[in-house]
Amino acid sequence: MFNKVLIANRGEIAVRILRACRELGVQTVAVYSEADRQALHVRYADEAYLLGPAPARDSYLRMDKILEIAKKSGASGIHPGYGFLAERADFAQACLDEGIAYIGPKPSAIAAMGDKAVARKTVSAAGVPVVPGTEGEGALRDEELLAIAPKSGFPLLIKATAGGGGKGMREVRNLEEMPGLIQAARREAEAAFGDGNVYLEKLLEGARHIEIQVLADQMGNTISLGERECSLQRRHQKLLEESPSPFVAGNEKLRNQMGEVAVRAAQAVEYVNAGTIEFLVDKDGNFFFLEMNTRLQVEHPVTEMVTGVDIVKEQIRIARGRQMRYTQADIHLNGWAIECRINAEDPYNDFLPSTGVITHILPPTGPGVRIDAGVYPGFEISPYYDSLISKLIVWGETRAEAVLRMRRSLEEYKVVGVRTNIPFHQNLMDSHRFMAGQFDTRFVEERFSMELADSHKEGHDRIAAIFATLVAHRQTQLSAQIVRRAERDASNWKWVGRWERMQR
Ligand code: MV4
Repeated sequence: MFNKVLIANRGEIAVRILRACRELGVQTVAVYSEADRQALHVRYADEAYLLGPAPARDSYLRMDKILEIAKKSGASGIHPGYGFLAERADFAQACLDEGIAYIGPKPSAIAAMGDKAVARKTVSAAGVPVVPGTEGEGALRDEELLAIAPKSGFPLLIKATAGGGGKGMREVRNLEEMPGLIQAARREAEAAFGDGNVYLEKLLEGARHIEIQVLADQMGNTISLGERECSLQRRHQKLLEESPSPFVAGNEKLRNQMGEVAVRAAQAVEYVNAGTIEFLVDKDGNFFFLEMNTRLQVEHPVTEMVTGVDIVKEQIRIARGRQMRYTQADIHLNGWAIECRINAEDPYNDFLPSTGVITHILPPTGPGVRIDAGVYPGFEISPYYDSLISKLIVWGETRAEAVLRMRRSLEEYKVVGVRTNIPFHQNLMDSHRFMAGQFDTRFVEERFSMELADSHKEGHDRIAAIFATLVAHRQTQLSAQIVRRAERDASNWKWVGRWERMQR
């Protein structure tokens, strides 16, 4: 049992976790880098401690400093959020060694799922379908990979054993191009993970990326919280997520099957706390385990909106040794939720990150709207961390209502000072394929372009110029006319009376 939690993260997710702690009556400790002195998570926490210079390796990745601050402040639990130290088995172990509760799974589960070969072998033995691949044969040399490839048939995918998130991944269509691609994949994996080992998988084309949220307590109760559709991404960066998936909605049998398989995959590594099983789903509804994310995910709010479960509070309760408040029978998906990731990046310039001070920000509100943000007016977006500035999440009774709410909210959302990808999301909301739910993981990169989406808005620059001229003209006129308003000598009701008499 702990009553003080250190949040080893920054930005919107640190704020999200702080809110859960506040509701549970748990004391909070924030940590921050020199670039984050003014950050929202620092203001929100009960206590805050400086970690070091802006670069992550000098601040948010400093295990030693974070543990030292935890001890100094008396925090007996650590929530890692996502990214940074969130999937480091050594960090989870270091917390436990210090007698600090790690709000996440056991180090052994993080390690097992972190190695793709071990993960596939473990879940496969538990009856979870995986894409056919060579991981069972251990580390293979180039000659061995080249010998196996023609036998299993092309197209194939070279994947890094230590991988995840698409790093060190290469598509192979024939034997001739394979040696060069193996080298490239090994080099990329070595640079990213310090491990150049790769294996082969059959390439599944035109599949959707659908993931299942799971929760497990220390007593061995494990449940699934429905699916999230995550196919809309660009270069392995998700841009929009929804729950349910348009592909799974209405197919209760598929949802139950995927849920049961996800629970089995989690149980195969004695999983505790919140985690996510990623699947590739082909157009016939066949699904295959891809990997497990052993952490809280960016897109967890869409699941919270449709299930009513506060995943972060449940994580903390579970880490405190409590039994889960829900059984599988308690979980029902109600309505539809969509999340747009609002990034400080320019959708008209190859999604180039945009930095600077947010001079104004006016987020949408109203029915069915949730904003998880880590910024406020005056905050400076630095180049040191990811470009996510807020998540706009909407809920509707139906997908159509959620889409209309998202459109309305994107229109309301005003950010001045940095460029954002809001125009991208607006174009996506207008796309017929998105509206129809017909998209796979290649949609954004291969079938969607801002230029095409904007083309029907031809002439907008001229209209804008005309409007700007009219506004400028009117302001000149007004400034000539404005006289100071008289002190109020009569109530509005009297004014109405006088006006009405004048009209007679
Ligand atoms: C695949 C695949 C097709 N076939 N594996 C991308 C990141 C990592 N999680 C695994 N990924 C993929 N694995 C086989 N055998 C296609 C992808 C993939 C992808 C998966 C999910 C979301 C977006 C993606 C974009 C490109 C490729």
